[in-house]
Amino acid sequence: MQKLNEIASQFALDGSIESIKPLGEGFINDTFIVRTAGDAPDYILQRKNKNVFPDVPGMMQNIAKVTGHIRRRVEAEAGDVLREVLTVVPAKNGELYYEDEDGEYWAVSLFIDGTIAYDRADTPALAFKGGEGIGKFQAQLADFREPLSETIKGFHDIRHRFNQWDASVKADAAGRVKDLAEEIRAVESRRERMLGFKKLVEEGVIPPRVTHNDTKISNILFDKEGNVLCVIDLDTVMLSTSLYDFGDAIRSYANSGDEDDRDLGRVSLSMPMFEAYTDGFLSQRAGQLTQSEIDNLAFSALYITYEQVLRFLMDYIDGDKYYKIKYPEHNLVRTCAQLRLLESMEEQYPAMCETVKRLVEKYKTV
Ligand code: GN1
Ligand code: MG
Repeated sequence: MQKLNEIASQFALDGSIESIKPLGEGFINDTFIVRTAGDAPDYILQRKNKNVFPDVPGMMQNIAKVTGHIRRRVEAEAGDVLREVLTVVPAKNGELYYEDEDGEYWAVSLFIDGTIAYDRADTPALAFKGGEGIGKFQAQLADFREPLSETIKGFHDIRHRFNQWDASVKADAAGRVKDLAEEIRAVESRRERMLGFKKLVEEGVIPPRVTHNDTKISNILFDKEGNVLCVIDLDTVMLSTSLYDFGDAIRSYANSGDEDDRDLGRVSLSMPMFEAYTDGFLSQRAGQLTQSEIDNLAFSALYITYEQVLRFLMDYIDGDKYYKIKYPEHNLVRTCAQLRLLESMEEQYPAMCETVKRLVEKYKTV
């Protein structure tokens, strides 16, 4: 606590610190809420995981650029700049981060109060709002042209992930490969299909765009009316494709179970939730997406869910080095739950494509 206090006071905070407490369930960073006295705002303090993010200063530059861009848009539309976009609070030395004596990186942003964050979407209405929110976020960044650093190399690049995967399976660092024949087969049997999708990105058929890259529902803040206020956890904002954000959101919003459900009977792709999210997303994006993006929208959900299967399983094989876990088999449980979700998407893929088509038509005529 004393140490956290010292770290927080390296930042240009208003008001005196009253308490600092852990917040949320992030898999990567450590997050705290800093409460201050009186009317002064509260803050989010984060220890950025430098094993995951090798260039925290570059990452913080990205976040400052992107939030600056969105802030100008919100301002131009007379919106609330303190609530509709994340505000990065610099350190007193002028940097966007503070490096402590152990070489750990810390960053602060303004805490936005009166908001709701969800771990799961329970209603189609909420999924619609989520889709609308990410669609709006993408639209706000559509004219963003500044260079951004690649905060995690090859983040949604399945070709790069396969290189890591092949090395992990070969190294078998935790001696677990022998018990994973079925799961490994599930990854391998889909390799070519996923590379086929990646090729469309590599050849520019699917255009590059600046996007969020981690659009699970817990990274979105909603207001009391259920509208998306702003998108948080901007660590992975970088040049990517609009489809990865869509696919990752479907993986999260349209799962009828939990990401790490032990009860696979609960896990499936909910078509009403898929439809609602897609509807909200297209309400903001139908006019700007290219035909190739629309044609591949549904598949992006399979691609990102597959990538997540691979990443959870790879971390399990590596001996749980990347994701925070709550119990020893957690990454394997996550793998199985995401694999079940992928299978459910595969079963319903024709219906998913049909739904996208129908909704695109709807927004063509309005
Ligand atoms: C991680 O940081 P968090 O918990 O929002 C991960 C995502 C995964 C997600 C799975 C930087 O997100 O890519 O999809 O867990 N973030 C990073 O829930 O690897
Ligand atoms: Mg997060």
